Amino acid sequence: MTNYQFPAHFWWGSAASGPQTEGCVSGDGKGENIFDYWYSKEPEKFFNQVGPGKASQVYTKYKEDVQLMKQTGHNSFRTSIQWSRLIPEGIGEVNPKAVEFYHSYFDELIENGIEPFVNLYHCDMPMALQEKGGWLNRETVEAYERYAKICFELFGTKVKKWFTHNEPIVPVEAGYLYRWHYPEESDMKQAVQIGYHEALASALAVKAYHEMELEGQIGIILNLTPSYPRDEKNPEDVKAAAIADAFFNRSFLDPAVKGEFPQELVAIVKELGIMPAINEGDLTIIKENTIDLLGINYYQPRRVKAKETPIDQENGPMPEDYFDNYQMPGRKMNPYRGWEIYEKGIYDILVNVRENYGNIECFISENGMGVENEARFIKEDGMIHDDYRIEFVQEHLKYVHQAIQEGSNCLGYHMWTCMDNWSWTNAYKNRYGFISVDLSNDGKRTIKKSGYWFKELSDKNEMIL
Ligand code: BGP
Repeated sequence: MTNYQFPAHFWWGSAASGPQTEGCVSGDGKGENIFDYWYSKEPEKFFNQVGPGKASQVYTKYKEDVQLMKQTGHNSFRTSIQWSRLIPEGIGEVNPKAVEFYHSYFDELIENGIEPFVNLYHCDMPMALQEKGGWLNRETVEAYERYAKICFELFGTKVKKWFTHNEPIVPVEAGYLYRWHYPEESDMKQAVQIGYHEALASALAVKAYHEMELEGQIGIILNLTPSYPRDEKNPEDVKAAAIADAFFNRSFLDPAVKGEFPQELVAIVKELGIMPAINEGDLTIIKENTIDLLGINYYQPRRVKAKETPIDQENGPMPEDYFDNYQMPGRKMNPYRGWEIYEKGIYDILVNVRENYGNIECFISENGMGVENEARFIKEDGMIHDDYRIEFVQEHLKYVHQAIQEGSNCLGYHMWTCMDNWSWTNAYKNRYGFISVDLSNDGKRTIKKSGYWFKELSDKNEMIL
């Protein structure tokens, strides 16, 4: 038996987002975001045609939910403010009902001993801004800076952990490269501009937050997918993996932590003639306003080999012009989500952050396993016996523990997610939560076996395996 003891005050909890959980009720004053709009136009693009309208009804059920968080061992919980709820048009009037809701939600968490971690942007561009180009338009950066300041002014004395974005690469790749999300574009020039504006917006929010001298920290949440070459001894594979790493990880990690973009990426973008529009002074803002705290979302590794297939000319330049994705024989898969499970990846990320990013304070801000049709695991006790999820977390935590033993500044572990929630085009297909949500029974919540297990883990702050 090994005793995996975690540091005192370790953050145990989970993560969610406003657009995936809150839902809308009539008269709440929320404006439309790109997902609300997209669903209204093309519901068939969403699993079982379930849209974000109701989600998990957290807007009305949050008090009950906070009690469930307590029962599942949370000492911290991350959600996001919905920009389109707080400022329905993205710019202009603040919605007083949203102010009231978020105050009450955060108070409820704090009164129950759960620290709210609050993110400002989780893929949910207000539609009024998207109509003018969204992140393509420099005015969105200004609107975001104002929105961030309003959030800090309203909630900055009670919320002490802020995040500028969750996975800013997702709007880039999903919206502007691979057509997974609205507006379903595939244009690398636009993708580069989007990413640049997000990075700049993040630095501006960090600047504003620090200038307000509030007592707290601000960071960013990145989905880091370590890039492994097919063959570590093959220089072409190693080079391909390094380029993939620059595109998908360092594109945001470097500016957020080091204040500069990776040279390898800048060289490619210059060579392609698709440099973003950069205003005078922007790069100084990015250089001088780096984050205090890094959130790391980890689900899967990226495996890469040297380019072997012909370059696809159809869409103009794409990241895959520089490498091929590689399927490692014998890899372990989560078949529902189609993602490889590779536990050691979480350790490799933490080592990289320790060695190459000044061992900045960080935490695992998302990790988890989405499984379809979990009702089949309900036993006589009426509970979902998600032993696979417990095992998944245990195996990742072993590596988190090892990284901490070796000096990583990892301060916590948040699971995706607290209760089953609406996952973009996958809607409610794959369930990730510690707590199930029964959509056929007004969103009835039931704690899963993993939720009780997590409570014990968090109470003891150790895992004996
Ligand atoms: C992360 C996102 C979450 C959540 C999760 C699960 O990348 O930050 O919003 O959705 O992935 O992924 P999915 O919902 O695609 O299964």
